[in-house]
Amino acid sequence: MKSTWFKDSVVYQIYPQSFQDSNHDGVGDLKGIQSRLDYLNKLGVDVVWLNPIYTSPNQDNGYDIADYRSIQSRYGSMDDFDELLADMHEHDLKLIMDLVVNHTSDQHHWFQESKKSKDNPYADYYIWRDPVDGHEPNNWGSFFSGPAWTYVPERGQYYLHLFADGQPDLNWENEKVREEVYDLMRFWLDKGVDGFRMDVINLISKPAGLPDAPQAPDAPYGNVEQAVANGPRVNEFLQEMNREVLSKYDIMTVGECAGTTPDEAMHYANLDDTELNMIFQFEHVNLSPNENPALTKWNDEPIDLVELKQVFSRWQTELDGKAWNSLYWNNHDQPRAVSRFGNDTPEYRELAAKMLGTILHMMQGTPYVYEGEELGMTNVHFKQLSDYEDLESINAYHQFVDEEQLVDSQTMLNYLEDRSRDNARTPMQWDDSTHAGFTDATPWYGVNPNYTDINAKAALADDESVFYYYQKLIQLRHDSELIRYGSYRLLDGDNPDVYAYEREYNGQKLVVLGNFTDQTLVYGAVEQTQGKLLIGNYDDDQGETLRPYEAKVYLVDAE
Ligand code: ISL
Repeated sequence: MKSTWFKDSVVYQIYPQSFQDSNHDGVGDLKGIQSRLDYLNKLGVDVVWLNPIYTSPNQDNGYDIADYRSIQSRYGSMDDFDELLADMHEHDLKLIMDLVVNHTSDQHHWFQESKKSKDNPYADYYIWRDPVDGHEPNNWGSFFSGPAWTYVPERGQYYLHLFADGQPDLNWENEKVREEVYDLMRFWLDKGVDGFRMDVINLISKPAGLPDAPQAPDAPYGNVEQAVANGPRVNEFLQEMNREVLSKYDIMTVGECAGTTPDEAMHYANLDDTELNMIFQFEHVNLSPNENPALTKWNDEPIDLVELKQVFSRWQTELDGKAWNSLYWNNHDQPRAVSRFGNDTPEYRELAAKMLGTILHMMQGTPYVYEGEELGMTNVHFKQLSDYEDLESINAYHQFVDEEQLVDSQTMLNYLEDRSRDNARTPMQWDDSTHAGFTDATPWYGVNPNYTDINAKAALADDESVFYYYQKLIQLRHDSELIRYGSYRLLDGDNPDVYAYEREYNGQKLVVLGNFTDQTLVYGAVEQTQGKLLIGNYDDDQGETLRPYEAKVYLVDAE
């Protein structure tokens, strides 16, 4: 396998408004990020992915971009950005930007022009359709509830928005639109940024004729992900983007691709480098959906470990030697890893966070750490609707409780507590001072009350912290081709309590074990006692006894 830097890197994701405020307005900003680069160096990560920082009305926290070439003023100026990028490079950190080009904001001047008439220069930049019998052109529902179409009287037409009404979808069939996108990409790459995370990039090519989507019996609209994901021209568009732009720079790319299987990933993330370097697949984070398909992801059931192992193992083995994986437990759209997949009670939180880190960081692929994950930050456990900020959560509550009456209020609040994106968006917990050292003003969003115990200052003062454990996991990966490139084999797949797998490379083998329960188990199915313990989350090794949430990694000679 050819070694390239994206394969050898660990990426740290920063949600700018929640990372570090520097100018006392309660919102994180670029100078705040710059003040924390030493912290990132200490952790040992190689690349930073910044969620969108461009000018935006923030209907969807920056994923609705009004100007791709300017910095949103609450984050700072373009000079601040240039300084941050230079300082990151000084710190040996690469920077990848969020590229959101499935849609723009409705405030973008392209859309402001487009909606005026059917014959202006931007008329065809978006996806406009005539009403059908006085209604929406098809049954598509928005990812954020309600129909995916909004009527504009000036044009007498509907425009398509797979997300909020303020996020109109760009028309990728229009060559001019594609050229605009390639141009804005060059603008950032010529500044020296090191790549892109591409938002919902597998939704850019819509099926010809925009046919109705499959619709679950109780669901008010058709499932737009099933209708649009991995559309007819998406690979062609990405190949064109690769030829025109990506291939001309030494950068990394990761495409966000919900609803994608390993077979499709072979194209997107192929090793010949004709499209992207890797994708974010969603199969593990979409486990334990509601049994009523109309409610999709909204649920509060724990995951089934056997299913989780099947998902990861399929991606690990099917992509091996053909495409490259990204590895993540959580991000700004997902609940906190330790709460969703582990155990966030005070007794087990740190053990579970380290165990999850071990299982993920020993796999083949590029690991992503979401801000605060390295501290074992937890879900916020909100109890009432007024605590939520994210439009996805708020709209889903109204749709399923008030309009469709598919669930009662308390049940939906339980679902939000478990799955809401807001769990990931509370401010970074730096220390135990007011507002956790994130800001000295009123924060734009409340700090998780557990910040007095869970914070970076406490973690840095404790040799046994989740932080230092992650530091060691990252160091091990940097030092080991076996961890980066070894093949993967699942062990004991039916075991409902333990995740066990091996990696193998050049005559050496790793055995990775994780106890996903709060019980002490006897687990002797592998030759672990003959190997050298590389890392573990207890301070001694009791051989076949696996204590609650224990994780161990052994290095053994392969036969
Ligand atoms: O999580 C989902 C819906 O609950 C996914 O199906 C969906 O693809 C995901 O939300 C897409 O996320 C990305 O695009 C959104 C933005 O709100 C997210 O923050 C971003 O990560 C629209 O730009």
